[in-house]
Amino acid sequence: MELRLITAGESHGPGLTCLVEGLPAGLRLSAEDINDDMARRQLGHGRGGRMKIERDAAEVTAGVRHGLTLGGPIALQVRNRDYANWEERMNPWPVDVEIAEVHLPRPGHADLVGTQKFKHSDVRNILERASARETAARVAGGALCKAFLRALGVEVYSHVVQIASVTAPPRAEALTPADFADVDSSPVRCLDADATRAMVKEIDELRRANESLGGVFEVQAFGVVPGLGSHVSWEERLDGRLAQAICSIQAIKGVSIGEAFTIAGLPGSAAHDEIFYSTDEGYFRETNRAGGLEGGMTNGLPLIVRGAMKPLPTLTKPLRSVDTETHEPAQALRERTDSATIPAAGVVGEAMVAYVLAAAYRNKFGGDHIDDVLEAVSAYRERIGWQSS
Ligand code: EPS
Repeated sequence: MELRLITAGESHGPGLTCLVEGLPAGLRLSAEDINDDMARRQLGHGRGGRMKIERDAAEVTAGVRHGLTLGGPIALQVRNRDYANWEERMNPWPVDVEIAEVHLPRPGHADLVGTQKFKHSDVRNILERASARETAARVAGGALCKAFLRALGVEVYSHVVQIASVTAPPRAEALTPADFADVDSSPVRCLDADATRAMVKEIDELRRANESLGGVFEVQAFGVVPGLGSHVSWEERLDGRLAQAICSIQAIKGVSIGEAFTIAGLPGSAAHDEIFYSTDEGYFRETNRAGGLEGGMTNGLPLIVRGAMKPLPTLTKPLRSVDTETHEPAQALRERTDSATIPAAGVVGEAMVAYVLAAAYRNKFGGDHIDDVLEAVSAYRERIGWQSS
């Protein structure tokens, strides 16, 4: 069965829901698996007032019994604590008071085109679902995918490599899982201490100037078997699936795999990862410029994917816009907002990469119980003689 992850919910509505369908039975889960990632998504210097209100945690209401998956759809519920302040404006049912509509679309947000497409006069009917609050539900579902991957020896991590004009210096050596052990103790989830300080300063300065900021995060997955995805048809190419999943995160405008934009400017002889073989290691490479993907398939090296985020479109110094009722020039909606969410976007990136990888494992290895999956993966690894590095 295809692995599916579906979310529902509005930013200031009663809550968010995530349904994950297609995980095998017998997979061990813990509440911490889910809630730790949800708490990590709330971290990061540059968040606004909303994160002081929410204490995200998911209640599992279906598909799990005594810590083990049953094989059916898993339902996760995340309460919006802020709903208490929005009960009249966001009530699912009619209310007795008059609710003022929002008519000031923000450039860069879904506001304007969403109202045109869905025939809404109130921009709130668009912005509530377009909000990145939805990523809380994705991270809850992604944590289940991560637990599945962990059972197969795969770990997914992320870090921030750029915030606005500050870029972390590239490491001389390839990163290993151990490098990520303390990443969450950096207030911007960056692995470099000097860059962390400069990023915090940049956020503070731009926030004081009523600006929002963008940046770049990187996700790395270790222990992924070679051969997920396929070269045989365009839909199955895993790089395409990853790009879609990363670009689907709110405010992400670009994706790169491995050293994509650097090798685009290099001669071919400097761009690829030469192939070696030893009886101990089997096939191996000395570089990973391809980011673990060749021909649309994983090649057994760490998977490396980056997402580029635009500066958030809700500005405390609003841009020029038009009132959608009067068509007169107006200032875009000013709302309480975050100024930087790249650290959180990295955690969402982990969830999306975990989903794509988990779906690819389900597709390739099938299995109704986790033991069936483990057996199939182990037989395949033996056939190709692959040991995780
Ligand atoms: C968001 C606007 C802010 C963010 C929100 C995403 O919410 P509010 O309008 O309530 O201040 O805090 O993100 C979250 C609530 C979250 O959990 O990440 C937006 O417009 O996308």
